[in-house]
Amino acid sequence: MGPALELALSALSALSALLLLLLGPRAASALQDVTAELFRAEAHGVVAAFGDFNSDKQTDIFLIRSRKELVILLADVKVPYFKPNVKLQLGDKEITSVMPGDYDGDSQMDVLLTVHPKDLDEITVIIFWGNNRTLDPHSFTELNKTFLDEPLVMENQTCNIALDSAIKMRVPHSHAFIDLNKDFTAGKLLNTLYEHRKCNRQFFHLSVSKQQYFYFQLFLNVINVHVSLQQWIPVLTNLKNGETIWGFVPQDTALPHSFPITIHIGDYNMDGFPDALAILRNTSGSNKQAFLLENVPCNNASCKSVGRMFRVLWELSDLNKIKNAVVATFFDIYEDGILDLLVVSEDTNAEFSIHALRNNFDADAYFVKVIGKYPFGVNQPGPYIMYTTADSNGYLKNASAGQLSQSAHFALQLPYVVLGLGRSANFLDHLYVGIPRPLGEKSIRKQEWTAIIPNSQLIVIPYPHNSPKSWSAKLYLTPSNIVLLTAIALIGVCVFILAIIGILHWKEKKADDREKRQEAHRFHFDAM
Ligand SMILES: *[C@@H]1O[C@H](CO)[C@@H](O)[C@H](O)[C@H]1NC(C)=O
Ligand SMILES: *[C@@H]1O[C@H](CO)[C@@H](O)[C@H](O)[C@H]1NC(C)=O
Ligand SMILES: *[C@@H]1O[C@H](CO)[C@@H](O)[C@H](O)[C@H]1NC(C)=O
Ligand SMILES: *[C@@H]1O[C@H](CO)[C@@H](O)[C@H](O)[C@H]1NC(C)=O
Ligand SMILES: *[C@@H]1O[C@H](CO)[C@@H](O)[C@H](O)[C@H]1NC(C)=O
Ligand SMILES: *[C@@H]1O[C@H](CO)[C@@H](O)[C@H](O)[C@H]1NC(C)=O
Ligand SMILES: [Ca+2]
Ligand SMILES: [Ca+2]
Ligand SMILES: [Ca+2]
Ligand SMILES: [Ca+2]
Repeated sequence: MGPALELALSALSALSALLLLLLGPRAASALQDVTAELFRAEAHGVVAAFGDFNSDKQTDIFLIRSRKELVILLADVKVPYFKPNVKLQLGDKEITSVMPGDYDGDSQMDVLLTVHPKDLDEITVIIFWGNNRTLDPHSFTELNKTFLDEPLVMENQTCNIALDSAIKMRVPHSHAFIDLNKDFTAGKLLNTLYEHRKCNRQFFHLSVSKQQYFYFQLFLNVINVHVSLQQWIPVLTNLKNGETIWGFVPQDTALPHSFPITIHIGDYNMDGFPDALAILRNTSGSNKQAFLLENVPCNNASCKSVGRMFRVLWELSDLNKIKNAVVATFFDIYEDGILDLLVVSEDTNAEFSIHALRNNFDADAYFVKVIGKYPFGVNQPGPYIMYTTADSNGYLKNASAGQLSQSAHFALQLPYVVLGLGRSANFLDHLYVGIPRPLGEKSIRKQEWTAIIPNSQLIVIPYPHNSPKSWSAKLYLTPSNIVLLTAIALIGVCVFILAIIGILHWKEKKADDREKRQEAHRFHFDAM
């Protein structure tokens, strides 16, 4: 068995070298422009919403073109990865926002549009009904009512709070449908001037002054950092780069064409801390640019109480190249769980272009991607997702996020949640998913799953709603699944070694047999 073992060992070291080559940390280059590969000639318009319109598990992109046309780009597996499908024209009404969702409960994605009629200061709402995975331009419902501001879509779409113009609210609002007190029940966070109850739901209210508005947007999305509701904490203080002082884009409150949310949240480096994309303007010039804000440990007395702050990554050349950016958001190109960037810029003729930047920062961090939705369902607002696990040093850690908490004003939230896990490749000990419950109901609608493989995609079907015990979950491993690759490589090594051992064993046995035969022969010969 000597030569067999030696050979097996050298094979093992060769294979592990190959494995290291495959799995080792990739060079952290920056962003890569993949616009042409994704869109070809379709890279124009304003990215308005995301959702899986045709239920093929790939997220599609909803665009507004020339202010009056809705275009749905369906995700495809072949280049170009996004192809236009539905195109709807609305005559002389301007589309101000797009909110995909199932508004009649038939499991087909419908599309709610807020539109701005030519001669009005308010907006109206039109819902186009989805049928057979497409939209019929003649099958729509126009609400016979005008509104001061855009609606907030919630889990029970029969009741829509922001549509109630009897309550005095800030315009534009930044309402959210999210679990604030960790009871796995989304409450609505409204920046209203009055507190009230409606729709069988609990309300948290918060009045926000104009200058706090940006912090508020940010705050809603980083709620898992445990910030107290009573306190505002500066998390971004240094906006000076060289000679240029940058600032947030002043809010243009005039409907219909405003992009009030200039900050979007996503964990681009998967370290478990949400980062942000913001549009900043050169305070002494006119240029607007998108910047990535990295969530880093706090190094200033001002943010001591939260322990984290944002640091602007000024020198990302691919991002800096895009002049006059108006929207920048996270989107998972190639559905591999790594968040990439979409940026919309405006040229001098008020035409919008889309830029897709692939995120190559991935290095060796891990993630879990979770989608909470009803059977055959579509965009589902309200699910709340949390994990607890031990990090590589054995410390307990947790993170959480709400799915589709905001919908109005180009909130551009993704229909899924991607949680970064940092560098610990451990299984997730517990993953909890909760959905909103009616106010009267005592028991929390929440279920837990254990030992989730990192870098996987989990689709949770919280149905029937009132019986969490019967909820189901499907686990998909992403193509880039390092854990799977490791397992396959290890099994491959084992099979390879076994085969070598087997062959050598067989050879030795044959040699033995021959020897025995020869001996027998000799013996025979000697006996004669
Ligand atoms: C649905 O659309 C497909 C093509 O996209 C068509 O073949 C099929 O007949 C349609 N079904 C119904 C019920 O309209
Ligand atoms: C729309 O509302 C107006 C008054 O607000 C009313 O006169 C009209 O009948 C309504 N139309 C429909 C189709 O409900
Ligand atoms: C939505 O809310 C309405 C009124 O509160 C209620 O009658 C209806 O059953 C709810 N639908 C779902 C699906 O929860
Ligand atoms: C900001 O604007 C000023 C004035 O137009 C200009 O001199 C400066 O170069 C701009 N900074 C950047 C980074 O573009
Ligand atoms: C620390 O925060 C203060 C404002 O709270 C700011 O003026 C100062 O520039 C910050 N220092 C650094 C190093 O960011
Ligand atoms: C999550 O972690 C924080 C500290 O990291 C801890 O205070 C909190 O209790 C944890 N929450 C849960 C539900 O484990
Ligand atoms: Ca799709
Ligand atoms: Ca529907
Ligand atoms: Ca991060
Ligand atoms: Ca990606």
